Amino acid sequence: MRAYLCRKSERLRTFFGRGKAALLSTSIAIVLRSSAFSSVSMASDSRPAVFVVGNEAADVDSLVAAYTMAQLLESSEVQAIALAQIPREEFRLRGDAVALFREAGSRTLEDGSPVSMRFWNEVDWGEVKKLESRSLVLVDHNKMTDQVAALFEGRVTQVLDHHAGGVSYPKAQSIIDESLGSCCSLVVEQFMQTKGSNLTKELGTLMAGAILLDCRNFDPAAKKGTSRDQAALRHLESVDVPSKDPTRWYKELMDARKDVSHLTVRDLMLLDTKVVTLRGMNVAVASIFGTITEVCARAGTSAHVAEIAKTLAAERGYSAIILLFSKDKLMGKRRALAFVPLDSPSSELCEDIAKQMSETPGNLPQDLRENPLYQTQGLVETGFELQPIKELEPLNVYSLKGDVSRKTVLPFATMAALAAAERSAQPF
Ligand SMILES: [Mn+2]
Repeated sequence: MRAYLCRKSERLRTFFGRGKAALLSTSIAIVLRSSAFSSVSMASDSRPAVFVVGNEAADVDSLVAAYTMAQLLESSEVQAIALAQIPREEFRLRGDAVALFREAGSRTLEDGSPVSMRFWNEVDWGEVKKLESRSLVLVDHNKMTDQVAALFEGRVTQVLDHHAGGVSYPKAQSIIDESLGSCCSLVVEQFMQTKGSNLTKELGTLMAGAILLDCRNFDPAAKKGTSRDQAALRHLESVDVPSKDPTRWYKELMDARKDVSHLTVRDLMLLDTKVVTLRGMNVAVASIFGTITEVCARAGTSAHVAEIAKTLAAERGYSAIILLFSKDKLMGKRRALAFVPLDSPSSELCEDIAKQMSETPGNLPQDLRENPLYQTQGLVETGFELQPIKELEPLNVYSLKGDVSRKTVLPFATMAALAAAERSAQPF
């Protein structure tokens, strides 16, 4: 808690200037909580509160979809609040988001984070729980994380997403298209369908940037964007977006995303991480912006990579961290997948997942075979092609097919955790 307050006061020192922060340091977190997200104004605001939340990795697509969708929903009848599932101080790790919000002209703090977005650590959740009429819109994911579900069970009204998983909330209005490159394409469609929606150049710029990034500028080799994404992007021309050559802009944003030279190995593990519950354990699955070779070099040794992951896991209450590294030219453009468990149940879980991944494609269940991404990544034919990288021991790491992404690894890990648990539960 003390460390949390210190970090906070450091940030505020740069935000408010040095003199005041020294005097305010202990009460500052509370001050910020009530000023950044005013529970007083919420209580006095008679409009029902709709929270719009992106997934817990809080990548550009999630951040922008939540931010823009909240602006669309905000009205004289509804108070819409864009919510990010990360602490505000982790926003700065996302260079592409910093660049995009700046370019869109959004109001930001000095660290680049958007003023009107609420971050997980600055909301007084006790006050929110008192709001009887609170509801939730999910963007860029289709199932609430545990921390969100604890506050919004039975209150999901709308889902806009492009991940596997299907409809979890039958009473909510769900639009899920797994083939889409960007969830923001669905938000653009909402603007198109809403009479009197105020699509500003700021919002258009944000959504266009996210679409270009996640559709890889519609490079056919990347197999990311669809004609539906393209149509959404074209609609943004109505607000003069993009205002510069898309290919040049895409490269600028992608360079900003990939420039992680100022980040530590620990930062890299926080940059794009999802947490899932497998066999009752919290497991973080981090997409690492860097190859296994680069990250081992930055950490010193592969053993240090494991140590850093273990420390982070222990701090955050994860039983294991799974790291998915970028394509590595030194490994024939294959990626690497490392498992860092903290105890024996999580070691067993990681072993089960790796074993079953190495037995693909033969053991792929029907629903994954029918998943469009399993088809575009060729996993139905080849499987994950998992191969242990023995020379990096003691880090438990495998190379795998370069086309694989977390969108295909995560559903498989979830299935593998269940399948092995069911097998061991069966009577002999
Ligand atoms: Mn997305």
